[in-house]
Amino acid sequence: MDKKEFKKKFKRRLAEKFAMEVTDASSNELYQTLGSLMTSAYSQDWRETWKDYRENNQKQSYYFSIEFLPGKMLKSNLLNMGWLELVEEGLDELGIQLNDLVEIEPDMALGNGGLGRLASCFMDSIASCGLPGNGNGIRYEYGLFKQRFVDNYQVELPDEWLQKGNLWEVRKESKAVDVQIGGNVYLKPDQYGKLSPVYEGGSKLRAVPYDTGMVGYQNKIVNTMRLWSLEIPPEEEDRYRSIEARRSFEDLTSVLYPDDSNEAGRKMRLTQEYFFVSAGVQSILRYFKSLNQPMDEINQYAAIHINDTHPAMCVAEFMRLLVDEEQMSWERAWDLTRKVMSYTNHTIMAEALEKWSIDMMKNVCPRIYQIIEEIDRRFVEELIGVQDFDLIQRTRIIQDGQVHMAHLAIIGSHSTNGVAKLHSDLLKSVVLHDFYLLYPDRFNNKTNGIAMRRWVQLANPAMSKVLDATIGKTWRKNSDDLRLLLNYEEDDQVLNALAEAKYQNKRSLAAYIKSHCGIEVSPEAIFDVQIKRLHAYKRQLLNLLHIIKLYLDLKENPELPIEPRVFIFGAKAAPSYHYAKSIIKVINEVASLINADETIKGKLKLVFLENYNVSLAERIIPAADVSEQISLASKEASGTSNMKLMLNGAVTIATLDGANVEIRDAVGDDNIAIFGLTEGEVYQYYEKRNYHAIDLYERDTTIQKVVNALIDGTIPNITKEGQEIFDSLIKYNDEFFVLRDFEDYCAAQMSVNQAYQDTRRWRQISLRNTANAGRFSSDRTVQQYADDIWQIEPLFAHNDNRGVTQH
Ligand code: GPQ
Repeated sequence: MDKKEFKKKFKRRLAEKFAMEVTDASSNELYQTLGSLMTSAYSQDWRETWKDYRENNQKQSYYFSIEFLPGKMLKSNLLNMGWLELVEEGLDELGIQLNDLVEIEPDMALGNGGLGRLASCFMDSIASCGLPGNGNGIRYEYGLFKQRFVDNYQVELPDEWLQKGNLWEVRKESKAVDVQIGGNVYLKPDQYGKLSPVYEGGSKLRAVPYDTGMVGYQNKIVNTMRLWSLEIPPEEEDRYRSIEARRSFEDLTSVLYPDDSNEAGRKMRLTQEYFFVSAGVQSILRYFKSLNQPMDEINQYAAIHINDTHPAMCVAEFMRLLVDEEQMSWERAWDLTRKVMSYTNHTIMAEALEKWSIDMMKNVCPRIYQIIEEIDRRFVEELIGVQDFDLIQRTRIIQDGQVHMAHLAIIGSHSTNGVAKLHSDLLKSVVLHDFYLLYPDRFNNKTNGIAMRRWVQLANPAMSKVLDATIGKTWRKNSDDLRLLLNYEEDDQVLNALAEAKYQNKRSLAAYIKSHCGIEVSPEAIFDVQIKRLHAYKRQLLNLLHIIKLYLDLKENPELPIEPRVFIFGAKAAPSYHYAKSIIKVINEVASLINADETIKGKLKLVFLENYNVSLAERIIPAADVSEQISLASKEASGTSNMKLMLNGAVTIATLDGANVEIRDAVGDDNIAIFGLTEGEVYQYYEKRNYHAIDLYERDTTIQKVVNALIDGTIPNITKEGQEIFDSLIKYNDEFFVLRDFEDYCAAQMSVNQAYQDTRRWRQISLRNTANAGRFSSDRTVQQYADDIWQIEPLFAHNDNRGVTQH
């Protein structure tokens, strides 16, 4: 399609849809028109991709995830369709700014943070690598809450993202399935003595899929993200006549649990989990049966991926369908189940490892509980006498009245992976050590990655242009080619061009900050960014204490020779996470204090941007000079904002945690500021129990001064919160070693400050960060999953038959 044709089609579609001309239409109507042109353009490829997979008996992977966090899809679909430039220019000629239409689209925020965003980066990469892979999740009516600050406190508002409809989804009524919840089950022998389940009571939920096309990058592949929505089956209407009954039913899948890596242990959450697991597994089986292949070979057609433990019941549901519905023997079914399933662990934090009480599970999915009991019984039976008794006790699925979901996922699959080298090593040596002894071959690492298309091409057009002009365009398809940039680290023209792009991005972020927070910041200052969920282990507090220190130092000596710095935070706290919300309050109060203080001559600014989400990340990341990755070593499984920020040329201040270790290896010690305890040292402290925060506080006058500022009135309006945080450090012994790492952190900050003063050197460091980011592409990650775990292959024939690049 060329520009002229696009304009013609656009005007025609607008007339068909709204009986309107461009000049009469609202931005929303224009957005709807553009979206509808796009979906009709890619839907043919979508159908053909689907058909090709079927006709080639292609093995497909199914990524089961309770969260997906795609953000906005308009531009990313345009880019992947190869339409972006053409549409931007075409609309411009019609007097329409594409970016005004982008504003209309709500962020699709069916996820909390890293875990959900990773799932969406994977969806982009799987399609872009031409791999046959699908997403499977929940279509929440309300996404992650909207964050507002009122009196500097976080307030949560509902995210009604579907209010104006959703352009990209297709409701597939014909593919609905029923999910049985609750009731009683008992086993009854049939005429051959085989036990079959008989269900009594409970209710049937109808799961209706909404499919969204996952458009590959200029390769004519369109995969499917299938999100399940709950409806009342017509035959059950009678039971839901009253408003309350209806509401409580509809509530079941309407809200995303807003807690990041902290299981809520609620019945509704368990119901959500079983709902999307059962619907997804049933639809996979139904599809497979339509292929008329022997059931024994299902592992050659389907790979089911369990993204963290939330979908771990896939193991039992798959068993249920094979054994109860397909009359397969337990042994054959078990062998197939393990071959089909694989599992990713995303955390070592104990509170995030899901356990469900037996009672609750019996209540929600009684047959699944029975099957898990049998899996557990056979697991013990097989190991007794072979393995150490205590080890069996520690690894079995059911213990002390609880069902351990990670154990189910590991025992019921052929692969368990962590998300960064260090994390995968810790799984083997500490967290899942017992399982590693049982199944050493099942453990592997898959370091996370990010969708380069969204995080450079779309988010940072200014830098992308410089890259094109410097190293050619191949990096857009193959991110390893970013390395070519290393040839230019002594080239002042390139260094300046990259710096100019950064400056442009900082100017537009500064404008955003001015219009959204009313704070004036200079793009000449260092933009220092920490963006991620608010968690004690991520240590936003460490960042804050350093800011307080700088502020107090500047108050004492306004001539202090430091580079002007703008500290930028973006973070949501789980609504029930009291401590995290106190940190937000205190950061906001410190911001009010500092930003209004004329005596420090604007050398220090502190900005906490409201409602951090994918779209805001796309604005912040290209404008960052410094990336804060300062979690306590061993606690952050991987991190992914660390990768996005380095890619966009930010210099990282980091502990040796998660993927920071691999970023350090990629750029070398001279191009990153490492500080703090190592994971080994942290474990030493745990072992010897010899960390005493109060000693540090009493000994170190700087720490004293800074920590006292929380309670001595230096910062207004934080009487309660300041005390709470003070106590967490001093009275409750500083669980995440903030004070232990403080001095080292300040030194790292100082070294960054100095490096920035040498402009040329800083630019070189920045260039090296971008140049070495290629390995963190999620294209690489999903290819490794495809090769090592899922054993799926791209449909090459497909490309040859249909040709590439143009829609
Ligand atoms: N992560 Cl268990 C989440 O975002 N939510 C969760 O519930 C769990 C983990 C994150 C993890 O904290 C990050 O270190 C990872 O980079 C991210 O998952 C993706 O693996």
